[in-house]
Amino acid sequence: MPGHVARHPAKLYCHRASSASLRVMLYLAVRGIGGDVVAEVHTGLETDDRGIMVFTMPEGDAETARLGSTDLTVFNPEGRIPVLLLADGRQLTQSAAILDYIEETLAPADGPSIWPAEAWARAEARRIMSIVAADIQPYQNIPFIIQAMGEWGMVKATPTVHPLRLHFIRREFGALEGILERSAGRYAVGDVITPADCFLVPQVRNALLAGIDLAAEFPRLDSVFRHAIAEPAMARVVDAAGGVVQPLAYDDDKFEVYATEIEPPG
Ligand SMILES: N[C@@H](CCC(=O)N[C@@H](CS)C(=O)NCC(=O)O)C(=O)O
Repeated sequence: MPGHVARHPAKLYCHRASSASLRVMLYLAVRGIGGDVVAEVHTGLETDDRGIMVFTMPEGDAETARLGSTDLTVFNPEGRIPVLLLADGRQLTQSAAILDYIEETLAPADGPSIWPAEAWARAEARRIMSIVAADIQPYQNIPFIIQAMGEWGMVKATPTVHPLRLHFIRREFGALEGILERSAGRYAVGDVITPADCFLVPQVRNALLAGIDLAAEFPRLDSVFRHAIAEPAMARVVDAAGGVVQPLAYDDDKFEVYATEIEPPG
């Protein structure tokens, strides 16, 4: 139904400060899927009293008007982005599921897929995507770290370089080095960009914000990252998101609230 899609593009609610959003934005750019098929709608961004980033429904958006609220949880009970809203009102969350759905139904049939043709290579790409989405991102997530420091007595440190964050990034990047040894060529899986690169790039940007010396510690990942961000479509998205290092993570002034010791439980 390409004609239908062109008249009523799906909308991707996303934000450049969200690494999960960026995965889908990179995929759309590399896959060459334009705003006539999937229109990117950038959410609002606020910070709460703890300095944690809170994504909001954008002012002036038709869906925001319909819901009568800028509270993202009214739109998506998960309170997270990205969210894909179809022209018929159905909405889909979770970056990997969104990417699959776009690929299977909305992507131009004549455009080249960025999934590898071979089953093992596709599985390798999915494995890398799962490591990023399930085994790294949640553990290094700044809101989680701020909340754990503020409410559950976790050791206090600057959120971006918190030891928990560094531990899980390093642990999983170490595993990825071994996986990439067999899977990678120029990119994460072979010599052509795949969705695995769309997932790796935002996670590496987060790691660079944490001060990790990628070239020294994870040279294969560094090589894959450098090649990926040199690809023109990816480069444009990364530039628009603030560059090679993820710039935005939390509000430092508000975070000071948590710089005091908390009462021990009981
Ligand atoms: N597993 C989800 C992760 C989505 C996610 O955690 N998004 C973050 C931004 S990167 C978010 O919206 N966080 C807001 C919150 O947790 O309240 C996916 O892959 O889409």
